[in-house]
Amino acid sequence: MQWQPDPPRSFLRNHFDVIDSASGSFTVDTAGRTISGYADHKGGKLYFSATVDTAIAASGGGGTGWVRFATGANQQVTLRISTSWMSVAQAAANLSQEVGGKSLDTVRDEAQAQAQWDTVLGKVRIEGATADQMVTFNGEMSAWYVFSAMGFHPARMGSTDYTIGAPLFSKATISLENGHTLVVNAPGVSDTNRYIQSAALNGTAYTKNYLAHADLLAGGTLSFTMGASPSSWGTGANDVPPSITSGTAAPARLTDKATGGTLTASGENGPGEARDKLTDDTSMTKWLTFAATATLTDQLASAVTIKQYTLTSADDVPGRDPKNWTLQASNDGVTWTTIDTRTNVDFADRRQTRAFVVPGTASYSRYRLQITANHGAAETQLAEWQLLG
Ligand SMILES: [Ca+2]
Ligand SMILES: [Ca+2]
Repeated sequence: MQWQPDPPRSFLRNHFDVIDSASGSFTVDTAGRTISGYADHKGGKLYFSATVDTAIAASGGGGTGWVRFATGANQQVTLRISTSWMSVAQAAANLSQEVGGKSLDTVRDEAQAQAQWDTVLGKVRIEGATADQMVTFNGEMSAWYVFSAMGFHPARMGSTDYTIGAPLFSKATISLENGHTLVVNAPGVSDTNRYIQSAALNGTAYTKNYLAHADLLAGGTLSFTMGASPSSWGTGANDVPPSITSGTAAPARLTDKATGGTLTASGENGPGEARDKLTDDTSMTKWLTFAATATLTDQLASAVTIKQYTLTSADDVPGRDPKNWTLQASNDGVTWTTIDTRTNVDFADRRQTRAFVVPGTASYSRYRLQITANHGAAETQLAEWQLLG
């Protein structure tokens, strides 16, 4: 069996062509006018199920099969086919759900499938690719592959930079959503010439081994000179992507500086719900005061810089959750500096830990949480309070 779609999408043929492939299966249900089976395709089985609208006169074969129709001159036979990577049954279900008895023209008109297909594939135009590379590229639905084939990839998720690898094609033209066009040139790129020797962005030498998102959005021309050996391109100290840490030391996680400090509280429900329950490292215990506002102070053994602090809601009564507060800091217990202010904070869940970033870098030996409003209850409570630095 051979599937021959329009020439521009001839890569489809490879998926369905089982004439010259190693193996496959081909089953004909004459009474049901159904043809099904699978083709081995790059390690997986691509199952198919097809129906025809004309009586099957004869058929034969096994891994390679054929079907004959007793047609008159110029009589058209319509074959509807669907595929699945799971099973013939799934392929048949896909055919029933997606196409049913509709003609190809009907489906195409309803879904504007042709236009959408052309639009999607038209976003990237490739030059200098082999037929097999185009089969892989156009059949690939994974962003990582498309990015990599273009020559760059968002290796550091959450950042705005794209790490440059090496392009796969001698020329790729990407039509961006904003109307700009990015052309990636790599003349002479091949399995041998796969190392970047130099690069230029819009004609200017580009030594960084990453691209900024803004550069991509601006469009333009990115050109690579390729070679057969690794080069020193992109290895300069300022050529590597920016780091979220500074210096050469390994990143260290923040630790809770509140632990071991001397706590005082404006009120508490001791001993079961006393202030020490704020720093006992479990949200199963809580501090509670019989007031709608509260002041909590932690005097530490030495001055530390706090980068974040966390508050954990307690097990019950959301009305007791803090809503408005300031975090203040001091080194002498007399002069207090407000280092963070929060209003209308909501704890959506019980025993929910919320982290708050402190912008300043100064170090202090005392920290004071001034809860100026809660969510309406006569009491205020918290399960944990951490000072992370
Ligand atoms: Ca703790
Ligand atoms: Ca606790």
